[in-house]
Amino acid sequence: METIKTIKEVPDQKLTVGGGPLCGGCPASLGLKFALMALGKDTIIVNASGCMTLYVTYPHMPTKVPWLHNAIENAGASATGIYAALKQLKRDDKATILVYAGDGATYDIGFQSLSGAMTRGDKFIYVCYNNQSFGNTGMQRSSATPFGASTTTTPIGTREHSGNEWHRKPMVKIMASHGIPYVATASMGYPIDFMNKLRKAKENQPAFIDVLAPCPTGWGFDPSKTVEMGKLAVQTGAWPLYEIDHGHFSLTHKPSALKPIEDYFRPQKRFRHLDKSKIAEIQKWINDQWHLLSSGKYWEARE
Ligand SMILES: Cc1ncc(C[n+]2csc(CCOP(=O)(O)OP(=O)(O)O)c2C)c(N)n1
Ligand code: SF4
Ligand SMILES: [Mg+2]
Repeated sequence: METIKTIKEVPDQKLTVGGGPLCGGCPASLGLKFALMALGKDTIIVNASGCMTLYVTYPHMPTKVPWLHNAIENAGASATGIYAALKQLKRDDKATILVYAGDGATYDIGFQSLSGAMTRGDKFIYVCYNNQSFGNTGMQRSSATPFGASTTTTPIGTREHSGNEWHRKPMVKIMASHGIPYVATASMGYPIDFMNKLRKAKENQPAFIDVLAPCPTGWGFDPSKTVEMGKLAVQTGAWPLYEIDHGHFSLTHKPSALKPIEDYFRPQKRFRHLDKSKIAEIQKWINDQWHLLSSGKYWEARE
């Protein structure tokens, strides 16, 4: 499949329509639009409960492709079931199964069914739209929440000033360790990169893509800045873009120099409490990880 260079090359089959009930500037609905543009109409969506559950609530159906609602625990297992049914009907080459699930479902509550399906090598694409919190239930910390961020379960109070005190679960590495053909990160700030990765994933299943989904409501920034925030995350090294294609790691976007992490933190309320020394600590951590990644030492770096 040819690499997409501009958005004009992607036929817009209008598989999503406007007027959904999500917040203004929602990255999750934007990501779904990009995913369907890349994968086309013969796609079956499997969704774990989260913000996107509200997107498709009967009789409001803003997608023109099948959509399976799931509990938060079992999107991976449901994808396995659909794959088994398509195989039985000898139609597994006719449709792409796309799991579209949040980070809480992926990193935490649905992790077991995802890991099981990837261990079995069942053929589907799993996209985690990662807003770095349990968004739908009020922005609680998930294992994808970055170090230092304030959430409703890691709040800034009179005794606690640092926000989330843990680094993220290395989910992409964990998926890569399953030995599946294709694993990648992506960002709503780089839709062409995301769509090219989806197309690669389609040809190399099972595949896992962790797409950063900057959430204006949860992160506390202006809803017009979703894409800008997705770019800043990459340009500051907070969310590097890379892929692991049949075990081979490569960065897919390599800024000549990283922007200061403060450029990314400043517009977001969730980082506003961080003082200079904490920001310096995080900056050093990012620089160290970036040094490893840009030297190709993926397995030595922490996500
Ligand atoms: C076992 C279980 N625990 C809790 C819930 C409540 N719940 C519904 S949506 C949601 C948040 C999911 O977070 P995430 O997967 O990150 O998706 P987001 O809401 O951020 O889009 C939670 C905790 C649930 N449905 N099932
Ligand atoms: S909380 Fe964030 S991810 Fe959820 S609907 Fe609102 S903008 Fe979208
Ligand atoms: Mg989430």
